[in-house]
Amino acid sequence: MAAKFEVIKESQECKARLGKLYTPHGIVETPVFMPVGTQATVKAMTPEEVKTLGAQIILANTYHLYLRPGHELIREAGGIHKFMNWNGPILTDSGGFQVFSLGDLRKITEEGVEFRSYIDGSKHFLRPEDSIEIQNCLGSDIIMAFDECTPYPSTWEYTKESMERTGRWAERCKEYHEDWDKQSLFGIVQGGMYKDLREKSAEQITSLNLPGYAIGGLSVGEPKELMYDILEFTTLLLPENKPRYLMGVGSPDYLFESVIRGVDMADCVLPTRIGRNGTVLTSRGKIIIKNGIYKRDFGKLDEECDCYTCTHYSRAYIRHLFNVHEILGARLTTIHNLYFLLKLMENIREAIKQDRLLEYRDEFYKKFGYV
Ligand code: PRF
Ligand code: ZN
Repeated sequence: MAAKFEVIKESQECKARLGKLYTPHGIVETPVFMPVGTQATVKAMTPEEVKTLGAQIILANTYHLYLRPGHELIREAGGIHKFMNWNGPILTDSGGFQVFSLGDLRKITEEGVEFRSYIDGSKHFLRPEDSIEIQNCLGSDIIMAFDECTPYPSTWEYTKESMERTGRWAERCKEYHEDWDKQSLFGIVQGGMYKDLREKSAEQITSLNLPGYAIGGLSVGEPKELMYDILEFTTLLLPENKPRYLMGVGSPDYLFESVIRGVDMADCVLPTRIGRNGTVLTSRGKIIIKNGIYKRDFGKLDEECDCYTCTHYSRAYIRHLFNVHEILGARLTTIHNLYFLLKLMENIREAIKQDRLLEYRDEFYKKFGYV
């Protein structure tokens, strides 16, 4: 099996660890944050820029690329790496989550999910085998099992039914997938907010002996403390020698608390999405750049940042770009926000190395304004 994972160091103060994930397109140092490139592009960025910002691996979405331009076309182009000109590691999400969050009309059966395209309303049916087939055509380094992200809140009964079906789908994904040297298939633990169901799910998914495991169904609207509690409970059920991937998390506090609980990988649209609407992450908290208080602010977005945006442009200029709807504004905030989170993860890795992660977290929270 391809994606070899190596734990380099375990923290002396918490469950955090440093690791290396080996993929056909390069080595990823963990814990890692993965920028999202849903449509085979990290919105508004060239791949060269994404790399320069410090990204080691990016994520793309099966659901979107299946609908447009189609996985056959991407296979014809020579695979997703060549198609989009990103030579580093790529992880694709299975489409399960996107079908459920974007699809209006969707019907779940044992066989798969029927849904309507968000583009033209056409009817489609996606089975676990189809998701793997599509991801095989895309040629990403890490592919995800087809799952249902159980909505929050859900009853124990529905969550059990959904989790058990996700488990059977994972078996079918494993059965269908062939080239394990080229692509590593990760399983996804579900079970909602119920510890007994998380335990059953983790037991069943890890029994498949896959090269990595994700924690799904979290950060779906539940209270923060509940998310931390279920996350901590679930990571303890996962093997130490395999990467643990928390799906869809990217705010600074969630990243800190996840890493502290033993998470190795995370992804989120947060830095790119909020950047495009003018929200900027800084060491002193989030700022909304369109705000009038920045009209004559000729300082950097973040006084402590040395990204391309912060070394060349002022808050006043970027505010102006947003006010006149110039696309450079969105590019500059995206550059900064991605750099901010990728740098944060680099600092987190350094802090683990020095066994001062908890101290670094406390210092960061205080400045950022979380506490
Ligand atoms: N499953 C999949 N993708 C996801 C999730 C999930 O549960 C989440 C939940 N936060 C984000 N992305 N396949
Ligand atoms: Zn910056």
